[in-house]
Amino acid sequence: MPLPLPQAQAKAVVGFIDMDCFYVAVERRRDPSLFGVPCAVVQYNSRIAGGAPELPPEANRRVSGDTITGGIIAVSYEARQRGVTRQMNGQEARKQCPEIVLVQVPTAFGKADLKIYKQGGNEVVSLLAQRAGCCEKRSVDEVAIDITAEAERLLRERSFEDDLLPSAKRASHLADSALSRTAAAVSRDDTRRGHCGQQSREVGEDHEEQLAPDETTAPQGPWELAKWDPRYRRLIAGAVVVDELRATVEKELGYTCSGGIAENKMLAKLGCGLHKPKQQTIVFPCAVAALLHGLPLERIQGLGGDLGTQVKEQLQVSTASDLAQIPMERLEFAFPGKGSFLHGLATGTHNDPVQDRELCKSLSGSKTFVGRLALKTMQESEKWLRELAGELHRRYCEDLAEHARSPTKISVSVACGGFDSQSHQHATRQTSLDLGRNGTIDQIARAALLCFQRWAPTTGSFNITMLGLSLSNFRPVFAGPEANAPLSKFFGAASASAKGTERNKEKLEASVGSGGSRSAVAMSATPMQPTAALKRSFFQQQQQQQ
Ligand code: DCP
Repeated sequence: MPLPLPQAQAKAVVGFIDMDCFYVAVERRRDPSLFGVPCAVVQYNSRIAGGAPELPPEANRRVSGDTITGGIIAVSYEARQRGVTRQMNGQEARKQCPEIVLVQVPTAFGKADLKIYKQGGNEVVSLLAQRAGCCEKRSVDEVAIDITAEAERLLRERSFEDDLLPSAKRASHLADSALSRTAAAVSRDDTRRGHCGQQSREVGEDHEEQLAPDETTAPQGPWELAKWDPRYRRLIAGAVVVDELRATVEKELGYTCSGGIAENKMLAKLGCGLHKPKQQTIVFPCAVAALLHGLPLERIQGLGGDLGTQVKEQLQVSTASDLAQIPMERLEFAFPGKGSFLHGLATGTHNDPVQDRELCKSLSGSKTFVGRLALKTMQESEKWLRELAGELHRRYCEDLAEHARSPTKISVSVACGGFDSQSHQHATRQTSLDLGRNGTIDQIARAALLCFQRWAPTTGSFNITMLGLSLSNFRPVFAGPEANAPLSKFFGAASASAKGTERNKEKLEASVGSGGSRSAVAMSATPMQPTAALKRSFFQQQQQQQ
């Protein structure tokens, strides 16, 4: 009788995709002459009183001269090799690399307009969701994917020895190789800055994978283990899935990306960050201890912000392996309710499943007001709330046309005072706002002002350094004869076809662009239908509210 499968064999296979120098990649797709040259995307000059002049995506946004003061927000790998980092401003970048091409972000509503980048990220998620199923959008350019079913399918349908194993080997680094361990020791700040150690390497270029098993910490090489251990086989099939997804994204959208493959999301993300650009890394179970050993704590997702700083200070630890040594009682005492979460992060066992979330949960926009530009009066604040309302209205219209949903809540965030913790204050006020299918800029602006006035009931003198607006809690809406149909009917209906969605979008654009009111969303004759992702997210929201 066969032995029952050990519990561990039921683990998931998770893929993590992170686009390479994403804003630069989006600019390159729009202007292919930027391929292969050192280039960077720079912010607009935020010190212009009254906000940045409008610079649409299709304008010539290349910045000439050496007076650009905007900070660098994305750096091509060619420019990284020349020492350009995200901490520089345009002027410094040009000094460092005189031939660098600087492209300024588009601006609208007095601030950066990130629409082209967001659209680019959404295209990637949609493509991955079509090909791989359950996708969780993690940020503008990161996606976690549950590829368990795909990996199992490949194991059933393709030869392991002759196809999957050699393909995975050709495409993947191992997380505990010497090269990976060097990459893991780099601080998060350096990694985020984009350092010159990041370069496109062929797998095996430094002979690391060729030397496996001796070079990795596994007593028996992982490629050997894969011959008999089903957990390893599934990860190897997962590596082939991720490699093929990456190739699809490049072929269909023109973007390169890096990938990670592991049994949970946190490890897949960690693996993904080890080798960039255009590479992928497998985190086998035998590599986890070596990967986490000496790993700067802030490299772990969830510990990069305030919580990570508090953990370091209160527990006097700086690496994942330090934290893993702290007894659970001490963790719980210092961080009530978070002990097992922290232990899970430190040991690589935190298993937060991939959420089926293709759509963003909110539409948000914010604007910072640096130094003397801080907002001082109600009148100024009202002006900027209206600008933000205009931007969110545009995005609400696009989102409505694409996904047949509309928000029911609005939140306003305000930050005041200096950037030091003593004088810095942050407040959020929210209210319900059902925009339905015909929401207007006025409606959004009025609701935003109402929230703002809850925070500042009298016309005093402020020192506002940031204003933010967010629309959330989406509900499905649809047009045509089904507009008042019960939800059960609505959910029974088929999802919008890509064509249908495109048609809705075209009609919307035609109406918005034809001199009609910017505030009225066109209702096409084609009934809008909710996407599958919206149905899922609607049900999730309902469950959370219950
Ligand atoms: N971004 C930004 N401001 C920052 C950090 C990032 O506007 N402080 C934007 C520009 C980036 C995009 O977000 O292109 C994605 O950020 P990443 O941290 O993933 O960095 P990149 O994709 O640019 O580079 P990498 O290839 O190292 O991931």
